[in-house]
Amino acid sequence: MITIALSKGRIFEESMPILERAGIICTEDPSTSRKLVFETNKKDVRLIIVRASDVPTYVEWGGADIGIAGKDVLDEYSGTGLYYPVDLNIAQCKMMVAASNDFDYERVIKDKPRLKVATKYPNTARNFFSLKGMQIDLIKLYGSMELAPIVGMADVIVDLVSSGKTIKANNLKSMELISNITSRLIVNKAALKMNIKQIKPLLVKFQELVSSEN
Ligand code: PRT
Ligand code: MG
Repeated sequence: MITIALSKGRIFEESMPILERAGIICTEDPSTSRKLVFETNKKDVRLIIVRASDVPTYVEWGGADIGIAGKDVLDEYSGTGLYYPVDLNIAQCKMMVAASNDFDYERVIKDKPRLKVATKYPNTARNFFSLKGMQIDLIKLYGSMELAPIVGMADVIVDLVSSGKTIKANNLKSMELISNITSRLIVNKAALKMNIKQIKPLLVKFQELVSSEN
């Protein structure tokens, strides 16, 4: 049995067409179900639905053999038991520094004052500003980062932006690109070794599908 870990929402929606082209069809729609385990048309492949940020943990600890997770999530994850063999090029967005429209970010980059940074992505934020030689106070949040500059709690936020509508609606603007984000296939190193006959053909298939898109 191969177990594939996915999150609900955009990753599930954008993964389904790829899984289907790889011959794996989920017979139920997780968005309208409370179930967490889903059978597929293949007797030996099942899907599990977990929180986006829990996908690498499930794969590393053997709860799943394969997973699909955003580069944003993987950059925050510190485990060492995973391979990242295929960039699926789905759920695209950008990791950005954003601040209030009138915030003088250019001066900050020049003068390097100590900066208050609110984010759900502490590793990403710390690495980014430390490479610039800047000291930051990191304010860890679990959501709605956009609020932090509005209420004066932070100078800037580090967050994902796709359409840009959310930051615009909150009078913020993107100040600097940190990285382009897509979702990757991840594989448990031990599972790949133990079960190479079942897993390898799937990885090859995913890679072929992605290559033929580009
Ligand atoms: O929602 P939950 O707390 O359960 O977890 P999650 O937010 O990590 O999961 P989910 O499903 O929202 O996102 C899963 C993955 O999708 C992320 O890990 C990213 O790799 C990817 N992705 C792509 C995005 C976005 N685009 C995105 N726009 N994840 C989140 N957003 C959020 C962003 O944080 C901001 O709040 O959408 C808002 C901005 O959207 P725009 O279109 O207004 O710019
Ligand atoms: Mg979300």
